[in-house]
Amino acid sequence: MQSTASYINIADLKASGKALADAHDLPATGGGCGTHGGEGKASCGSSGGPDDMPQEIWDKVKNHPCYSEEAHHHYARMHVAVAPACNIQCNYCNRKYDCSNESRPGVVSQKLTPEQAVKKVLAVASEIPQMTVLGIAGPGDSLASPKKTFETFRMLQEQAPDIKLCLSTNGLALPDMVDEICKYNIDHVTITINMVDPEIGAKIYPWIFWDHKRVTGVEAARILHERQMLGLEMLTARGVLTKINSVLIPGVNDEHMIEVNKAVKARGAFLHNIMPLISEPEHGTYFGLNGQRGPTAQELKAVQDACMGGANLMRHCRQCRADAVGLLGEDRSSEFTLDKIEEMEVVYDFDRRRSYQDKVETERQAQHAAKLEALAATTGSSADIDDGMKVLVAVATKGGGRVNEHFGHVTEFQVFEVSAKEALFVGHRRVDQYCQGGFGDDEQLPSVVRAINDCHAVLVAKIGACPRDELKGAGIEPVDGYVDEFIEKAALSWFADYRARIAAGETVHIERGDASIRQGAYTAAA
Ligand code: CLF
Ligand code: SF4
Repeated sequence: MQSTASYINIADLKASGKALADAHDLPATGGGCGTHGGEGKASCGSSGGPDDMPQEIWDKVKNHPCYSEEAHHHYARMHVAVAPACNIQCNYCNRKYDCSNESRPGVVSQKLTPEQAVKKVLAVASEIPQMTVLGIAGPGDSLASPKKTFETFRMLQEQAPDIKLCLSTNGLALPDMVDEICKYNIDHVTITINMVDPEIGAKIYPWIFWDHKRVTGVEAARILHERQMLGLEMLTARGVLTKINSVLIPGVNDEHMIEVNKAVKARGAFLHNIMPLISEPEHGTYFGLNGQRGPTAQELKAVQDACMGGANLMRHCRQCRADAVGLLGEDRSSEFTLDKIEEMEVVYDFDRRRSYQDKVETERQAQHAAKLEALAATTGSSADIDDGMKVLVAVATKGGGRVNEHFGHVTEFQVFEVSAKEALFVGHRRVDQYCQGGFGDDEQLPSVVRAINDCHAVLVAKIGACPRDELKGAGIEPVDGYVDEFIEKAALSWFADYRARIAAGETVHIERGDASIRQGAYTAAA
């Protein structure tokens, strides 16, 4: 049975966020995070741009969809499932399924040999020229099968030198592999670090396989912790960009996450990605079978907010599968199964890929500039009545940074936190599509409402009468007056209007409740 106990005290976490900022000697209002950049945009975490970091770092992140929030709207990644083995056991993992560090449990991968993997990468690269990153993220641990992992990277470095290489690991074997990682120019490494206190670690890891034997309990967690910290320090010293993934497990490591954030920042981590635990009994994991629940949307956000001011945060992770292909938030892996690849005529045309990516980059820059211009032209700022009020708004978008999707077509809302000063992207919420080709599936509506229940408004291009009423009934304002506008501008304009209505006594501001995070795998496109 699912536990419904609430473990996380959101107010306490907000307070400790200040403590964290103090500990880093940074302003409590943001410092490294949550502040304005030179152009009035959020300058933190994966939202950073060229003005926020040295050129050599920007060159590494600008077209990596996980390391740059903006890039993920334009560039794709793919994973090849060449690493089946694992050297530890996590209580949120069932080895029958993909690695939970970088994928969702419940979706079985087609395991590949290095040769098959390279063939697949070349096929995807020729079909999807904006695919810029190849990651190895399981289905086990990429460094527990080092031969297969590095053989794949070696061949790719030779045959597709323009593709960035990325790997994800639990960190146990990492210190021994740093030379190999650097040898193949693997510029991006993700380490899953869920604790820096072995007592907490013992609740997450029942055992590790270390020095030819199985080690259990606190001793196992201590060894894992030491290896993770050492590996992170070694990568930082060699100039490899590191991202830390942490699985947020309510009641186990939620309040501890601030310590994790501090520890990884001190060791040079570039990004910290705090992800919700995925846990259902049908996954067959220890946590799933024992009623350990994942966090709610507000619990996750509270922990992320409390960590602002520490290591930069990533908030656009989609917890993808170990064989995912495409933009984050979509999965085209079913188009590239081994039998389909056999039938494809694969031409790896470096020049074509480069000219396509040049076009993507030009479009991205134009879009970025247009957005800044639109924001600068936003008049009637309500900054003069800034009393610190912040609300969440959900946005229906199909890309281009604009409000341009019908409510019924949404499978994922973007969520922005809006204040008088700024509209900040804080995450996404997956939902089941309401519109089923000509008619609305009204049974889906309550689950859509639950997914955005902490939002005050939802900005859409169009919405039908039935969902409009359902949202209004739940206290969420459906807004279709900003069609095709840039999201941030639309959100700020709506907020100014909302404030004006409150001031005129037409609207009463009521705090919203919590929202649920939808569990389950992205299914591949048909
Ligand atoms: Fe893959 Fe991970 Fe590299 Fe990205 S995913 S190995 S860093 S290329 Fe990205 Fe997927 Fe989140 Fe991972 S959205 S699960 S953070
Ligand atoms: Fe599963 Fe990955 Fe943990 Fe290994 S490291 S037990 S494959 S989640």
